[in-house]
Amino acid sequence: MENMTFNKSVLSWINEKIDLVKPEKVVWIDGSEEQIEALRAEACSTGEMIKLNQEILPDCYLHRTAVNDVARVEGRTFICAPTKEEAGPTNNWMDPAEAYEMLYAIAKDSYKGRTMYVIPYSMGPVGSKFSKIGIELTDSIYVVLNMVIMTRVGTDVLKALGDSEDWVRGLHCKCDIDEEKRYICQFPQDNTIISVNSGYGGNVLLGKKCFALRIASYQGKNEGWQAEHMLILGLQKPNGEIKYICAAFPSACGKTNLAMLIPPEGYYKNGYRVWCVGDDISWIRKGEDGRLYAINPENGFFGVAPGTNEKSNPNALASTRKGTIFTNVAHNLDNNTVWWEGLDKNPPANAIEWKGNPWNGQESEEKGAHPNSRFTAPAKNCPCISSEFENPNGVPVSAIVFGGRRAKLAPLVYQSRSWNHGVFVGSIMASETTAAAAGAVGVVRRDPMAMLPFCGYNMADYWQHWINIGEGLDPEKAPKIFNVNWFRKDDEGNFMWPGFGDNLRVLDWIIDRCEGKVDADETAIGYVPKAEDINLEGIEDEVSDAQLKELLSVDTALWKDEVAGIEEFYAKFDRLPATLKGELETLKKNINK
Ligand code: OXD
Ligand code: MN
Repeated sequence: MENMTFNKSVLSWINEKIDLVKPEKVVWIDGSEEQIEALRAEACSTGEMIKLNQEILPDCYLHRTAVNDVARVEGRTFICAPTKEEAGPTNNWMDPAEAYEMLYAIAKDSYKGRTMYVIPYSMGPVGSKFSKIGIELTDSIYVVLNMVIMTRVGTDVLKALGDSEDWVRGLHCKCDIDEEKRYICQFPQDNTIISVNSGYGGNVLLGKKCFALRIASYQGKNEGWQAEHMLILGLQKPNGEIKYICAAFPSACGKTNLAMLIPPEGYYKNGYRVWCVGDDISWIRKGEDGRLYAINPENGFFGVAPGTNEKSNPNALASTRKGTIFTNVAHNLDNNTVWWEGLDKNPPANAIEWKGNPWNGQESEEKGAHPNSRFTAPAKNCPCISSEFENPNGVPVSAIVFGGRRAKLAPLVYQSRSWNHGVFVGSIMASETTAAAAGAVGVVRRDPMAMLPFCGYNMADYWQHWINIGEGLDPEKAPKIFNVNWFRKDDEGNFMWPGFGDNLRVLDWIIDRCEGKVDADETAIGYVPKAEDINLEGIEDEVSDAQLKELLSVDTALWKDEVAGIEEFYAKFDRLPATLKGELETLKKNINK
């Protein structure tokens, strides 16, 4: 096949990699429907994918990964910066020269008898000043077909790149899916990613976490912008005005649900709407008017399937009804469709579970879908996709929201006193771990800005970058920064807040605060709503006034323990910005008042 570009940096890098992995042939992905369709057919003929019922789920497919390869592997993810200090205390680090040597030894000859697919892709609308280009080499059709959904792929991208050397190199080798030799390595200084021995999305769709967060966060630091693990939503008020919110939550905290929220009935009737710009990643930079603007660099949703249903997230479910690839869900043999826990109360009796064994969902104690099973769905399928989704200039950001699962500590919502206090609030984020990452589930861990596994350089320098960004903003124009906690529990262990669509009640308060329309109570940790300003109309049965007061309360004794936890966490960072140290001192003082 002919090369699709004359770009020398691209061709020489690919030739080097061809010499290394020795593919039988090389196929450039041009993004054409014919080529994609032929690849789908090929993947079905080898069993790599299963074509689903085309009447019920047109252009939808099912894929199963190896059973030892079902989630991101943070323990095997490395930032290969020149010094350990540059990667910082929260990242695994490997010396770049050693890493290349080790990875090349694993990758050597690994494409023998196989095809190398060359995927030129753009993160962000092709040609936007926000956007960045990558090229991923892979020996997996599944990766190609997922990248085609998740990013903008094809000839246009190479045209936009021209002769530039500013593109991210990505090499993926499936090898033998050997866990012991699985490595996901980022080389931020070289704009390079190498991923070996995995076929699971988060490890191998290199545009997503590896590029759009790890590499891009480093690029952003050097170029004066931000790559964040944040959804972007537009909240439309009854007067038709739309205000944009970026929000960061640790994995599987309901981020996709929030991004596609359906307003409670009363709100909907009054004209409230939520428009989804993105469900996972934001690239943010200052616009000519001095405000921050955000784009979603992705083109699809790589969402967690279990728990997604007509009630929890009808928009996500609708997004998966065509052109979607399902991974590690159950296969309903009766009608050749898919099923997962929490889809409905009717598990199929005649099915194949995610590992590939026969499964009777009516009787079996085992799960049909893996807890981290996924859908890869085109963003354009989403009924509430924002009309600004493709806007090359992004959307203006009014508010930044941080969140996490805290059973007792954090109130339903509070606002930081300033940008720098907001950076502090983001830096102390914490949550219970979930199935999205391999390892123990349910353990509380610090996850600053939800970037713990995704920051491509020293986290302390990343915080300083946040502070620097704030310094470049007129405080009047800077987004206001908030923290939310949908997961507060009462003493019996029940969730106190209904969540889902009702989270709009909190978003509404947030936007009112941004517009200076509503007052608040100043507490030790920041501004908390006055109970009467959170509208409970329609949920009075679920949330009593007393319960709301409890949800908004700040328990100083618990915050004293929290301060100790923050101090312990901060002690890891030699390069902790003085500003954050100061914010911690202020919190301590406020709490001991
Ligand atoms: C994800 C994540 O988005 O783990 O998959 O954060
Ligand atoms: Mn994510």
